[in-house]
Amino acid sequence: MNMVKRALAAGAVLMLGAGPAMAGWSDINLRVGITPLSREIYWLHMLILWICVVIAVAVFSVMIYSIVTFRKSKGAVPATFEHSTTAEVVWTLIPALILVAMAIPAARTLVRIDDTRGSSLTIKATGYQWKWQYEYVGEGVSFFSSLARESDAARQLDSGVDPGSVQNYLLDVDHPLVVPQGVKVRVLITSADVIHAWWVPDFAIKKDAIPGYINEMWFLAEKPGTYRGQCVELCGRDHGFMPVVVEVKPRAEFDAWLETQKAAMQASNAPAARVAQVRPTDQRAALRLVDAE
Ligand SMILES: [Cu+2]
Repeated sequence: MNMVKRALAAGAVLMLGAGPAMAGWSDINLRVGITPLSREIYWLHMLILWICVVIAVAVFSVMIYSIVTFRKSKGAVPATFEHSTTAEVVWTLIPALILVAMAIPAARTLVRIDDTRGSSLTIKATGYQWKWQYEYVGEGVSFFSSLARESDAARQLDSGVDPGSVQNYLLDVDHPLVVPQGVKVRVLITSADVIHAWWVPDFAIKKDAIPGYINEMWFLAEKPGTYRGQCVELCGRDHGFMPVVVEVKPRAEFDAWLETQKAAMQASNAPAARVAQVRPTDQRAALRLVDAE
């Protein structure tokens, strides 16, 4: 018994000692996030966790009590019965009822996750090896979002740069996705090469980007700020170097940003129009080549 007491005391000392070095409890747990879905998923997670805790405490209490109290050295005599229909019905029914009770809120949340109706903005996110492309559907705005230059320089072999000195190392991009605050945004996710996955922990949503398929998800960011995530599908050599960064801006600020982007897109498309005008000449040149053959 002394050994057990000593082991327990040592464990307690270790746990207390580790306390200050450990991250806060909120860092260990699933994060609450900043969308209605992320909050709902968090509460569902906590509900299931506490149900599991109650079950664990009940089962282990009975088990440990039985092992200690009815041990052979205390002269316990085993019972001789072999079968109890009542016990079997009870230990089948109770877990089944608990599972059904847990399935009801879980199913409700799952349905809500997939309900993309009523969104005000649609963004198409396409995964590439190894970057993301964002297209504001119907707005004529699209751009690529690649790993930020500082992270990219630090990640090179023998770069001489300490990754620890780079802010948001491997979690920063050149052009973040910008979305309005308080607006239901629908995201269409696909890929141009291999399977990627789009994930921002604060939005709670993670979806695969599969070539040839379009997956759907939605979020409604309630707090302005910058939220970071990563590609979460092993997608090749540079899988770790295609982060997701989302900037949530207040509505008016977002609208102004979108207008600027539209103007910039139109300006950059102008030279493309001039190139298009050259094309008939190219065609004639090509025809001449064909004739010459
Ligand atoms: Cu990827």
